Amino acid sequence: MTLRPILIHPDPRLKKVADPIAEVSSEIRKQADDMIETMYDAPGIGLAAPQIGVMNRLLVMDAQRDPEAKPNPMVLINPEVIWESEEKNVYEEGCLSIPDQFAEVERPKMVRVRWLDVDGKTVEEEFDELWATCVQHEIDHLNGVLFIDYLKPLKRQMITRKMQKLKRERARG
Ligand code: K1U
Ligand code: ZN
Repeated sequence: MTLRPILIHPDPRLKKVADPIAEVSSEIRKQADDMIETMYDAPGIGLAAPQIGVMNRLLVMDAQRDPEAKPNPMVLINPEVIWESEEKNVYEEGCLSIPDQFAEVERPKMVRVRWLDVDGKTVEEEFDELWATCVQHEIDHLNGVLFIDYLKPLKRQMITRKMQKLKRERARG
């Protein structure tokens, strides 16, 4: 497995709509393995392919809160939200592409999602609480949407400027 570098906002690839995966090949399974390793290493509870510069519709997540629990990563290929609850939930979100910035975002509390697993089989599941927030955050990445897009323009601009500064500093080494 290979750790893949995570893109930092602003980057045009984080604003693009990713392409559906036509076939769940061994190359796609290798991409999923690399993304799982990269997510745990970050550490994060989710990661979407555009965050590593791969413009396809694959995400991984493990939003288990119990640090004692065995890792149980999920791989979702071509995920679609097929139902969302009217009830909302507010969660303080972070993003591996926007390090050290957090803000409250309101989203549906529960969602039902359909996707293909690594064997190419169709799966459907309902997610609640942090899992629901995480899967919606990751599907947003596949559609070129970041959690800061839900914030007021001034706050979004402030975070973007901080990230531009961070990228300049990292480039200087
Ligand atoms: O997509 C990403 O950038 C990953 C992101 C997912 C996410 C976090 C919070 C709410 C919604 C979606 C992260 O994983 S940020 C890091 C993080 O939340 C975390 C890291 C270590 C332990 C626990 C949480
Ligand atoms: Zn993110």
